[in-house]
Amino acid sequence: MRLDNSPAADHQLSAKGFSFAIVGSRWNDTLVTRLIEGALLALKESSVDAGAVQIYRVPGSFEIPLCALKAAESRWFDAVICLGVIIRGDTPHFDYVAAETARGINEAGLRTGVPVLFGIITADNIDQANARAGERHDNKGYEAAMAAIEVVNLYKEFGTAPRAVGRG
Ligand code: DLZ
Repeated sequence: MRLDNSPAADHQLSAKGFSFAIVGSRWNDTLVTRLIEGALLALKESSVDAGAVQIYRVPGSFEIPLCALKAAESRWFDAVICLGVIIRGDTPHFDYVAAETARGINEAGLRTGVPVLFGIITADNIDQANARAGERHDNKGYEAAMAAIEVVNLYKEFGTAPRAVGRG
């Protein structure tokens, strides 16, 4: 059996008319900045409107879920893209930070009905993290933004997605 895991880019979906929040941590800033750039590239390639992307920075990945929840609750955005890098070697409590970040991001989406995307690199070392912060499809930010574009288009079909009202 062949599974189709082809990236959303292959489906040529559009980001036009949608607005997005990016929540990125400052821990491992160089890598996270590359993820943010990857996400912005994916959105731009998908014709996102000017001014439709808002970037929020938080101290570390552990702080991402609450910021994502607040962004989702604001109803300003059709999707929230979470970007962070957690490296096992950097933190003796890697498993707690990684697990709580994943759990919280998932909860933010389920509580609000707003898609909240998981663009968090969890790596054993800096080399692994670097490899996932590369170009386009090798960039976790690019991949998460493409997933965001895919799901906002998908959920529009149901007519149940809370539509963004725009920032006051
Ligand atoms: C404290 C810490 C450590 C040791 N390692 C990382 C990491 O690899 N990636 C990351 O995003 N954040 C790390 N942090 C910071 C925590 O996420 C959080 O910001 C602090 O524990 C304060 O709540």
